Amino acid sequence: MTANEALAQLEQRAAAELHAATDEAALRAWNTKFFGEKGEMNAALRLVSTLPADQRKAYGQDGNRVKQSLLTAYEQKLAIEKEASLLANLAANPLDVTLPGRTMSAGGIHIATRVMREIDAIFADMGFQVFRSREVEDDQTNFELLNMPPHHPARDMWDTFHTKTPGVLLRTHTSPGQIHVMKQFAPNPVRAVLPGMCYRYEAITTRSEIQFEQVEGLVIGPNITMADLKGTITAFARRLFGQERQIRIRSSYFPFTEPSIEVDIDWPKEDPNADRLTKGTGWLEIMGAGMIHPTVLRNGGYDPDVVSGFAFGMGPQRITMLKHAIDDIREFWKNDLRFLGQF
Ligand code: FA5
Repeated sequence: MTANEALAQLEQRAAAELHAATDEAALRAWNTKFFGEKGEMNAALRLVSTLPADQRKAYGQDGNRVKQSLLTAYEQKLAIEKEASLLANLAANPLDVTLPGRTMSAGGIHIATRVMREIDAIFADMGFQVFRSREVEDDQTNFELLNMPPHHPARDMWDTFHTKTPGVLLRTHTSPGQIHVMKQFAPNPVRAVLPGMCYRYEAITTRSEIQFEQVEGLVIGPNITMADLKGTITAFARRLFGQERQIRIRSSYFPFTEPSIEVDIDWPKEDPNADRLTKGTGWLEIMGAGMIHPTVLRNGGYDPDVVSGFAFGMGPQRITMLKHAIDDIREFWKNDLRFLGQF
């Protein structure tokens, strides 16, 4: 048999086997068998170098034609086979392209931080500066300069975490911040709020934590009166809780203010939680406040005969609980995403 006859036979056999291959795996096996490194077709093409010179050209041309026509047929059949197997796969495993995708959950601002920023922004709009002051305080600033000398009975209002260093404690309220601000600004007028963490050695309940935030505020200047305090607090409460809110002032006692008051806001009767939150009174306490005691003004470097001032202190966690009907203060620091994700 001549080389040309052998090539013709190889072409026939390869075409027949290609015809018989009915899936992708069989097609690829066919390709390896004839066109792989040791493939029969490649071997047949290599024969050209062993032929007499006058036959080489014709054999080479024929060989290339056979190669091209077989490879074209192979590519076409492979493409058809791939398409068919994709369709079969889709039919067997239906894909619902209308299903919603998986949402990526993005982080968010903690509700305590959000409310704190909201409160700061309201006071900033009213011309207050926002200050931070230290959480580890000395006894003098947390108590004495706020008109509570050692053994003053009012100290019992704030159960205190003391450190091992005598006279150093975790601040029980943000009021010592008043002293820092006064010392920085006296004798000039000042309007400032001081947000921050406080600590009390108390039993933890649904309404009380050992660590919680407060926002302190103080305004000092000539002729500051109780009317200014009332106006400021009313404007604040209306911004935070709605334009319809009324405030109510009750007399109270704090050693660093005189007179001292506690401030309530009226709670919407249509709120289903109103009775529980206000214990049936319709009023809800949001802060302690008062006119700054002359002794405290003096301790801060002001002359109480020249200036007067008011101060207030509120608990943003309690306020947030009201705003969002949260019934347990412990939720704030638990970091339970089911709680935090609701805001
Ligand atoms: C004070 O701490 C005073 N320094 C407030 C003040 C400032 C009065 C300036 C006058 C002038 P009181 O102990 O009531 O007051 O606390 C103020 C607010 O902090 C409370 O109304 C409450 O909202 C919040 N608070 C107090 N204790 C806790 C606690 N254990 N957990 C969560 N919030 C608390």
